[in-house]
Amino acid sequence: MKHAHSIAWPEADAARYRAAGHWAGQSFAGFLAEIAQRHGENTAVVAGGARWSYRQLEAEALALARRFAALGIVGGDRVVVQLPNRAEFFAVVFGLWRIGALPVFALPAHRKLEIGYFCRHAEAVAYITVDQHAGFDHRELAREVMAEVPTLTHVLIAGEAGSFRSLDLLPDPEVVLPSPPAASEVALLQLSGGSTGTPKLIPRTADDYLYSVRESAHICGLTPHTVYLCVLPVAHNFALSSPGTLGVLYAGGTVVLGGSAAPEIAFPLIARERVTMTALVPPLVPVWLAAAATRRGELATLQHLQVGGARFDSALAQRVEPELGARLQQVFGMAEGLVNYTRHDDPLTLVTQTQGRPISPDDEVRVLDDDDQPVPPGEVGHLLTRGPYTIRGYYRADGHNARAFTADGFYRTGDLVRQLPSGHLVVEGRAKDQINRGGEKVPAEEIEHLLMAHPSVVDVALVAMPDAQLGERSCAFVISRHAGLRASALMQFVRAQGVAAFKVPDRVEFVDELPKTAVGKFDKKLLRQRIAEKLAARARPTPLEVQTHP
Ligand code: AMP
Ligand code: DBH
Repeated sequence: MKHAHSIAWPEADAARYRAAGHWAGQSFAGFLAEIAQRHGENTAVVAGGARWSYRQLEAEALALARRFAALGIVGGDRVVVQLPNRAEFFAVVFGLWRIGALPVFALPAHRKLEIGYFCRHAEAVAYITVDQHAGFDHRELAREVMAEVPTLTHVLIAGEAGSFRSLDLLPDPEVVLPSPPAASEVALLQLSGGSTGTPKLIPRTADDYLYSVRESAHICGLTPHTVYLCVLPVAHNFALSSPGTLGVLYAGGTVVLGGSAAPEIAFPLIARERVTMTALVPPLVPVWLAAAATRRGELATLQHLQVGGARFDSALAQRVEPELGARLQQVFGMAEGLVNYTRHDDPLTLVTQTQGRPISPDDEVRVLDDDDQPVPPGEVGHLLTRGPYTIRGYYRADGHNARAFTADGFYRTGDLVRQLPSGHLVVEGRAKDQINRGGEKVPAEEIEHLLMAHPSVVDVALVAMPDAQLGERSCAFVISRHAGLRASALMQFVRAQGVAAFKVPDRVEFVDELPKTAVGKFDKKLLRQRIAEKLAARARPTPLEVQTHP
């Protein structure tokens, strides 16, 4: 009989992490009770018109917990949560945690394919979303998903509910809440950027997640005076836990939820709320640098700027402190676990040229060659990791787990890194089949499947192409059986299948054949090279142009 891959930590490791104090045995319900008790009347969350104290946050969450319980949602149930940056997000997730239900953290950009998949794969009983966001009606989406997923019994809407139930108007009968779940149980399902045909869900316990949150808060020096602006999607692992909004709540600070990272919106918010810290993905940095040239005054209170999620150019990194007046911190993390930070007292060269070092002394890092052998110190290799907050397996993904984890429990991150003697990691590239579009991850295989569904498409390979703004964009090399097929039609075909807009190919190159490697796979390295050369040639002026335009 084939043994299923166990996604639990082996008992010996769990015992070690408990003995070290990493796993503190606190549930998210316990966490909420503690912060409410400790920080009571301090401002916890500012969002739109809402300004909640820690006490009010607790009251809102417990009210929702009772309402969820009254609907029949029970411990262990999965609930897909897709909310933009609004205060309700925290009431919802702490409400779910209080009754032991597991939020599945969808992003606002996700559409029918992703939401439907999360609901089906997790056998979710409920989908909680917003009426409209960014010009998109999520109630429409809910109707389509509801019709297709048999386990889905509740759709709850923040805002105008239409034919669904409104989050605010749920009946609030007297219910006795069950006792909170054990901290060692899976408490949430985070999303992986993925590289395979189907998205992967990441099971995190309160023990492991809150360890990373507390340590992150310490490393980042958070205090009750921290005012953190969240402009990235609040459900994203970076914005939620590194140290993110949960770290700020742990420290007793204030979370300001912003609707946009555009300087015209974010800068006045920073000035008004006296924001001390925020987190960005790399493509936003040049936009902020440009805006700061004329409106730096609005950033007077900003002390720390975190940048992570994708490769951050060191020349840009050097400009952060002089031009924004905020200390830079690079963050290299993953929803699967391992998070690296440059430290506030690191020399400037480490801050601008590395992606930081791991949170925990018990994070184990290996840098290996293609045959799983260690590379010489300082050389580039595959990053593998194991530790007190890194998962040992994805949720319901036995086959994939056997490939993504070693027999002794190391996660194969798919990142190519080198490690300095100080322990700092430099991300040099990527071995996984993914495009990192300025922090938004596009799993190549998933999109290739969608393209293959087109009747004219014979074969396809999706690769990264360089992009000045996002670092990378996606390019689909397509063999078509019809000469008349247009790139825009193919892009529309992918979008129409109900996929997040950031996953739609940015460019299509029609070709007669696709190069293969010795083992018969598409040679994506060569394809990346080809499109990069083509784009570079186009950007370069031709000799004739040089002559005629002196
Ligand atoms: P995910 O597994 O979807 O949470 O995405 C995590 C991945 O994002 C990592 O494995 C890296 O490939 C990428 N990533 C995150 N932060 C950085 C960074 N600072 N520099 C380069 N790549 C990063
Ligand atoms: O990209 C990521 O997934 C990421 C980046 C920074 C992350 O999950 C994190 C920090 O925790």
